[in-house]
Amino acid sequence: MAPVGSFFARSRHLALFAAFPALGLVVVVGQAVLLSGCDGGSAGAAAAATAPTVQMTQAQSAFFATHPQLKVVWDHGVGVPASMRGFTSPMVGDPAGAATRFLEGIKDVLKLGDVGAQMKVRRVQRDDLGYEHVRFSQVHEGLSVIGAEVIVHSDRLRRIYQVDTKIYPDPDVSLIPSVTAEKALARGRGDFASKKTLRVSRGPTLVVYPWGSQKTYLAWTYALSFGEPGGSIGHWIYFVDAHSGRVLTRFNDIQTIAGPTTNGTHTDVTGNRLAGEDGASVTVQGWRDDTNSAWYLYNKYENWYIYNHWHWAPTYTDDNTFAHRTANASWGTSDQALISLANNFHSIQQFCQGVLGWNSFDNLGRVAVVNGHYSETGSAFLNAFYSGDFADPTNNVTPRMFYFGDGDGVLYNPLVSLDITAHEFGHGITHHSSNLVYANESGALNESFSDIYGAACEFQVQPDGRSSYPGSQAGRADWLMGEDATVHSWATAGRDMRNPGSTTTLASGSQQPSRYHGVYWYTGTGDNGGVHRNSGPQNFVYYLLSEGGSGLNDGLPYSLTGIGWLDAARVAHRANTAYLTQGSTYGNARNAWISAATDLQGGSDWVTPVGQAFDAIGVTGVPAAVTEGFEGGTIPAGWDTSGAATWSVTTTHIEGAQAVRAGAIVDSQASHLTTTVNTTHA
Ligand SMILES: [Ca+2]
Ligand SMILES: [Ca+2]
Ligand SMILES: [Zn+2]
Repeated sequence: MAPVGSFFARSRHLALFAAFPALGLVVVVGQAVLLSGCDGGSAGAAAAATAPTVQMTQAQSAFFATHPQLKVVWDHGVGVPASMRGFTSPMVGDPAGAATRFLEGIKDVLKLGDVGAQMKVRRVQRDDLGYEHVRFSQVHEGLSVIGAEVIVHSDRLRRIYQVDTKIYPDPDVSLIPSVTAEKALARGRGDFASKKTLRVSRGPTLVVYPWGSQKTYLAWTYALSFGEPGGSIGHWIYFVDAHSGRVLTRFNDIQTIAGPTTNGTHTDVTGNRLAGEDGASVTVQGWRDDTNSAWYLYNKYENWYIYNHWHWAPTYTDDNTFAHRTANASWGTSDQALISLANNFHSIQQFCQGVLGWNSFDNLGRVAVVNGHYSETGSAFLNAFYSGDFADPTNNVTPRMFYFGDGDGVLYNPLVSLDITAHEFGHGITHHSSNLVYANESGALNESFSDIYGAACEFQVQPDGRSSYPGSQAGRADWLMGEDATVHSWATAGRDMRNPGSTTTLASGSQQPSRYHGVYWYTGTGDNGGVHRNSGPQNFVYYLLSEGGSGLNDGLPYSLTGIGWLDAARVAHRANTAYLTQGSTYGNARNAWISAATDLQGGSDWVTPVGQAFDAIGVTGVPAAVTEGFEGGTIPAGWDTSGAATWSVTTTHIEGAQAVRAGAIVDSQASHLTTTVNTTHA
């Protein structure tokens, strides 16, 4: 399914933010995956590959007995490793074929049967280090398993070194639908009975639809499209339970558009950007179209194209293109929102290509189609969003992807500032890599990565404005989100990565947790399961990894040295694009950031501060060694024997706990072993 990411929650209790259009997400997926195994956490314990709290199969036990070098993180929901690092298998031949053969060799560990039938290559991605990541989608009895995948990673020496999984090896689901395709279709058709141009543009197709690791649905998926003469356009994706007929998920996606002709040249366009970004006159390379005798905000080399969605206004009546165009190249202050959009997408594409090595949001150089002055109805729209499911081969049209509202001038000015535009662009990057499902924990991580791209872009492009905190300066870089578009007086910004729960910079009700399951952690069903709230802890990880520092975070002591915003952004980007999968949770995120830091750190040590930053938010992973004898040896950091001399310790995994370093302790003196980190959460 395609993710749809917005900048703000559609929270009803926050009157600030208008209801979100075109979205009926009731999304699924999201039982927390319980993780154990080792991930190089700050305890620094010696690694071992076994994890006795997992009920391993005989094949798994045998495999790990002969592969003690592997660092393993378990997915307890399905009893297979979520991550294994430490292979050194030569990759022979093409990456997809070699990765497939590698999976054949470990299929028992992953509880797979026929790898060729169950794993379909989705994407082969080569990164800026020369590593290759082969992503497979899971197929069950010929049906796609939505959100399920495996990634096989190889390094620049063409050695397979790591495998990450989010799979459902044997989904418990009846594959005979009790609801016919026609009946499933009727559920969606009924929602659009008044649309004369309604048609089925895709499907219906049967798929397997996992709901966490506990429940799996057989579902019909299809798309309904319409384009009414009055301008109402829709492309709705449906997932309908094939046994009960209930709609599991539906969301709207595509709108049609035509571009300028190919008859023209790139030429400079000048204009003033938004006052909130300092209002300066800027020059971007736009497009002079000879056929239309007009200037457009379009750059095919930098992969951006700004459209004007303000088609109900008398000054922009070009419903055929919606493209912003004027009769000359000097726009002055005539449309500062669109000039800001053009200038910011120029900066974002330069940053992604030049610094992160990522070619436009899909890493394939796709033109980012950007809609300014967005509104569904003509009334003020106080948000911005990315709509992902635009690739519809049955519609011979150029769809639109990024949407930015004008605000109302009272609470918000046009939501086109650099951090907001980079945030939405980040949703596009995530969509084309990890594809984190936009609900619950995976959705919170998705949101957080977008804020990370937003902040990093500001630091890359704008003068440093951190010293103004907790205030902000127009067009200066900081740890706030959305501050340059914020007008109202009772908040400085929409989010605060430096202090997610701040009551100084944020409006009442906008506070986020800075700790996993900590204060302000959201457990309800609104906002797709709190995606705009529970992004706080990972935002804080990014802040800490960048800046370092020491103190208490919601009760957890921390102390670490930062590696700077840029290297921290590179780690985050790599975790997102190379290691995370659609259903990943915070535990997976820690492991992914550590994997990314390991790849990138060179002669430095970035793994330690990454571990310390995740410790600070209460996502500690689990010490590697399951049974360790400390006798005569060094006691791991954080442990205290109360003076006794002879010890062995068994770590166990506690259901629902993230900071797990407790367990059955055996010693010869009937004393006890304590640790400074022993926190469990319900
Ligand atoms: Ca700023
Ligand atoms: Ca900012
Ligand atoms: Zn967002």
